[in-house]
Amino acid sequence: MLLNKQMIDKAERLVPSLQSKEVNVQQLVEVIADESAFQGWRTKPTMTVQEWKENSYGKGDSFVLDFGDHQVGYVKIAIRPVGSPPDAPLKLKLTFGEMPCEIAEPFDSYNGWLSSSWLQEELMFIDVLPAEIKLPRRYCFRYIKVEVLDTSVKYKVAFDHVLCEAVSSGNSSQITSLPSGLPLYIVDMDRVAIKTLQDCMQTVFEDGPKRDRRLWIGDLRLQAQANYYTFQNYDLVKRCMYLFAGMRLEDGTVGACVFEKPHAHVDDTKLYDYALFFVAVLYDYYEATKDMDVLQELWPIAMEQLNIGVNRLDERGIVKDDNTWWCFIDWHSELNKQASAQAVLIYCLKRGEALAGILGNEQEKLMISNHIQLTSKAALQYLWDEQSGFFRSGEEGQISWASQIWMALAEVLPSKQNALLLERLLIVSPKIGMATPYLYHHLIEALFLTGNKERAVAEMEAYWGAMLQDGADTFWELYNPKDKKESPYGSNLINSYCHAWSCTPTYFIRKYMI
Ligand code: RAM
Repeated sequence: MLLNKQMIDKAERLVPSLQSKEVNVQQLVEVIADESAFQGWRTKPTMTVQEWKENSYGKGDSFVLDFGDHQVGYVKIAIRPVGSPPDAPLKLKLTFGEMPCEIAEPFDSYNGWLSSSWLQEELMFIDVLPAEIKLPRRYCFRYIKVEVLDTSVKYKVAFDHVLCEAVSSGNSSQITSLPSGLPLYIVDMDRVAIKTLQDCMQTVFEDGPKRDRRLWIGDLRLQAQANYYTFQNYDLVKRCMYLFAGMRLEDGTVGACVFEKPHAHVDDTKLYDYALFFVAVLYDYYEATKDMDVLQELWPIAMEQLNIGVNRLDERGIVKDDNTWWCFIDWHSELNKQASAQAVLIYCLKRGEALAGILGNEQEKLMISNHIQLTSKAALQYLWDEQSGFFRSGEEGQISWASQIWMALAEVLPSKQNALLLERLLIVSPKIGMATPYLYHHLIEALFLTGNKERAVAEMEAYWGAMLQDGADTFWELYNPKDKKESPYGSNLINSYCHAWSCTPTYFIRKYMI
């Protein structure tokens, strides 16, 4: 790891203090099977909070608390004994769910390839009652299932309260209200997108407060863009950039993600596109803040990422498709990423060129311009297929949505043809499609970029609007309207239902629609 202590120290000085808010249970529900509901589950109210407080629970009883909205925070439970003095410990099991599926489907049934330890549950033994217990971990949920596994024949328990101290570094008072007259679904989408961003804003921009609870640069880029139009927490973006800059991998690459605890350290995951996005994050930050000091300090690292990116070009000027270095782009198992990687490189070179210009680094600017010319020309010569009107990727010349979207964002074709490329994409609809809101985001950004505002809004409505109709309190990591249980990890239980890269409707609404 290449450490720059000064930068890490700077990042650590920017740890934000979290805003907290106490949230109470809203109602008690049960989760019932319903084919017509999202993932086959819906909730049904069973009793009021008052009724629940008056009830007592013994061995084998259970209930589901509904907090009314998505929460990220610390839970406190106040329990008192009912009946004879408690002559045995109380044994409780808690299961936390962002979504009804986590409450209804037993975690034992999980057989995905990500660790099952992400599924949030607790087994608790309480020796002394009454008690107010503060649970040790930070949880992410709307629902909590409480199972009383055992009391004793002589006593039961009742609950005075279950509270959540919800935390975030996104301060709601910074959010300006939308102008009146917007369609209701847009107002709703904006609200849910902001809530998604807010719940992911902790001491870094986390990708998802349930999973992976860490800072990924691909997610950061989109969060930061949404943040500039909403919470405007510039210091949090700055902290995240300094974390990446201060802890590069051995070859100088910016790592794909970093952990904060027990001390800041970078993960050993290296992603071609994510490393390049360091340049794009810096560019967007500068555009939003005009913070010259940060630009000056971080520029050498941005330039280094461009050089590393360019080093992967083959003799034709095309990014090598050699699988030695993963490129993310989207969770799609059949996607060939060569054309998208080429486009991400061009996209970031263009932002680097602008930054070099702002800094007055003429030599670097010229170098970057030459690379832009070389890689764009190569893309047109070797990846563009005149006959189909699409960019092809990899040895087999795969035509995918991702390749066209990223090439459009990289503006490789002249502007009119760029718009036509997207129109063609929407009509032909190649088989290799989009898996995540992350790639949908880029489709919509590309549509706005090429002037097709109407279609951009329609696509946003069709996708995020459908999530809303399916009951999203916060927007999801994965959403396939045709297969609502889809997961790249082998189980919908482990999907994150409040995910950074899904928060961008608010960015689109506030940047392009008002
Ligand atoms: C997953 C997470 C994260 C993303 C990486 C590449 O683990 O969803 O958000 O950036 O993949």
